[in-house]
Amino acid sequence: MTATITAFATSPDRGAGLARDMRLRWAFEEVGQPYDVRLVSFAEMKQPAHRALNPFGQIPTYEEGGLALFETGSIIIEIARNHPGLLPDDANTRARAITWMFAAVSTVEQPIVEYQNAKLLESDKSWAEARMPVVKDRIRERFNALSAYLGDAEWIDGDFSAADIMLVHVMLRARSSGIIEEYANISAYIARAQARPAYQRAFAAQLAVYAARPTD
Ligand code: GTB
Repeated sequence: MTATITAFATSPDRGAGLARDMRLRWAFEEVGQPYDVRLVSFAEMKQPAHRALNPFGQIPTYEEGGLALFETGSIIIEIARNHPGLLPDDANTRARAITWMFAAVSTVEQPIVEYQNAKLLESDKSWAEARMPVVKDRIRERFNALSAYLGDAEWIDGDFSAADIMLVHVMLRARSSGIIEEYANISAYIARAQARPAYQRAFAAQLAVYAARPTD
């Protein structure tokens, strides 16, 4: 049965691939599985029908057979459970990849979201400019550690896995800070991931939705 995910009818990132449905699209493309997309408006996301799928009224969600899930990390683990190619078979290696998926969203994403909030929601505040260097340094703290761990490796822990999907997508949201370019190995890692045919197909699919949005 083909899974259905939800995505923004009109993404605030204007098709830049930063909304989180991109992670699921990328995962489906990596395992060569088709997926259906149901587009939802901001208003629809807050209605009971959508909250039954995601209590927080957010995208993306996942439905397949009798199962409905939210949270991109959890959904990708489910996709990996059904299809080879996203998580290693070896139990220990798999546990490490899942650890990196959690690290992406709970350790690396936090300062990046803080940066985006500072930039998009607080830029009119009197203290905004003075605070920004501290916010950016918190991203650097995480990137310093990531860069040291990654070294010259191709992927974060052995072969390409769902951990790389989560980490790369999380880090891409820091692009406008200019910090990614301060780290040659992280820049190369992200470029390698973006060059994957599966990433390219997923990016094109979400961009096509934005390009076809109704305009008035
Ligand atoms: N932890 C959840 C997960 O991983 O699935 C987080 C889900 C989430 O935050 N969803 C966002 C949402 O629905 C969409 S991605 N927001 C609407 C709401 O909460 O009302 C958010 C997003 C939008 C735009 C950019 N951008 O422009 O950079 C980045 C991320």
